Amino acid sequence: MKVLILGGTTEASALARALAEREIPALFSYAGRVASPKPQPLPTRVGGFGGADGLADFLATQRITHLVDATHPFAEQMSRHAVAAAERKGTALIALTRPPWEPQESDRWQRVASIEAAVAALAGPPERVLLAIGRLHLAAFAARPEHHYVLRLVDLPEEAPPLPRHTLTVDRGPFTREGDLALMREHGIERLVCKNAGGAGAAAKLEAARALQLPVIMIDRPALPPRREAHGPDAVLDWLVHRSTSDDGTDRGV
Ligand code: 3Y8
Ligand code: NAP
Repeated sequence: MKVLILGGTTEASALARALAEREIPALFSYAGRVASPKPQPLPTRVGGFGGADGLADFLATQRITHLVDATHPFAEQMSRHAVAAAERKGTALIALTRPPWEPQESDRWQRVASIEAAVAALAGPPERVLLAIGRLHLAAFAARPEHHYVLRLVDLPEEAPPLPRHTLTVDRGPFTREGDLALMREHGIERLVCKNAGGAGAAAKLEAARALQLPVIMIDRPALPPRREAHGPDAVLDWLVHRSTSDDGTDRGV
């Protein structure tokens, strides 16, 4: 058995620890999005594979028997490539993902289908908005320059974001409810924009927004092709054991 984990999430790191403890041969993979990704207890590669073809070649040359797509729910292209490459090479595939967040009774969510829809939802008088969606999609909000945006990025960007009114904070999660409460109070936040990432690593801002009764623009996650899914490292470990003992190579995908 040789496992490839497509990482970049809290759950991917938890699985890497579990495989390392059990000395299961495995590789960890980052896209190379941030300057210094968290070190992992597994041999780690950084950077794209070169599309689905590149990943398929990697699976073959590295003799990967089990592919675990533990990328973030918004890492749509990587997940699509994982399904295509695994199918082409007959590699067993499972996604380690987390259920989407659901609003609680008192939550003031406005669900939107995309970043562009989130921008459109910001029509209205100028507000102080916590834009907790990272760096990659900030430019879209230049269409609403009237708001003051508080941005939280993993790395300091080379050039200033194209938003005339903004405050930059550099921080990486997992975050805490107290920390996010303090951030929102310090900056007088009136509205939160975020992605429905699910999981615990990014949920603090929702708890803080709930405590402050702030409105939330919640961006729904993209649709992904059907694949076997697990919601925790233990379920992946069970699958690895089962798949390595079952003699046929076919994935019965239930
Ligand atoms: C490079 C690798 C771990 C993983 C930790 C999780 C939790 C903390 C919360 C906010 C939201 C956001 C962002 C976020 C969180 C975890 C997880 C998660 C959100 C690192 C990491 C990599 C990335 C990439 C980065 C994106 C950005 C998104 C910041 C490591 C720290 C906003 C997603 O500057 C950039 O280019 C950043 C790009 C993709 C989204 C974007 O569009 O900007 N994650 N985040 C991975 C790689 O190279 O392959 O150092 O750990 C990982 C984590 N970020 O092991 O503890 O599991 O989700 N990451 C979102 O959810 O909206 C921050 O500020 O509240
Ligand atoms: P994406 O848009 O789905 O993928 C774009 C390209 O990046 C992929 O086609 C692939 O390049 C490369 N890539 C993505 N993840 C990779 C990985 N783990 N290992 C090797 N190459 C990878 O992905 P993204 O949204 O930019 O996310 C990039 C990374 O950040 C992922 O590890 C993801 O888990 C993490 N992350 C993303 C978010 C988010 O909000 N999107 C949040 C938290 C963490 P090639 O086509 O060249 O193979």
